[in-house]
Amino acid sequence: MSDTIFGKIVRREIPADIVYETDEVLAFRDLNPQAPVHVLFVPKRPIATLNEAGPADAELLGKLLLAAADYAKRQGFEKDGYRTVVNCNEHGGQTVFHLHVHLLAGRRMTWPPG
Ligand code: D5M
Repeated sequence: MSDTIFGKIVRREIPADIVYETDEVLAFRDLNPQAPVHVLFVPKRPIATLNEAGPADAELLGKLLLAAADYAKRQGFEKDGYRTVVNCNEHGGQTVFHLHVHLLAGRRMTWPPG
């Protein structure tokens, strides 16, 4: 698997504004925020896209979502709500090929997304 900028962040080779960490998950602020709070949750063990995830990754994928929800609740967004997004490949708008969950919060989201 080819390395990405997120792998370098996980290995602390390049800086990031890290806001949350567990044994298997790292979360840091998006460089190009689309909401007042925009944090990316990445598995430390890289998976390129959702297409490459399999049954062996089910627990890790669950942990990513639970980490995003835990962080959102700790930040006070439980009641107002928030959005989680996983982009996949070109039509999904994926630009970094290390699977990640976007957490967007702090404003009312619109639907459908662009
Ligand atoms: O989302 C990839 C996201 O990653 C996009 O919102 C910009 C963000 N990004 C890119 N490089 C960095 C670094 N170095 N730190 C923090 N955030 C970064 P995608 O779903 O792949 O389009």
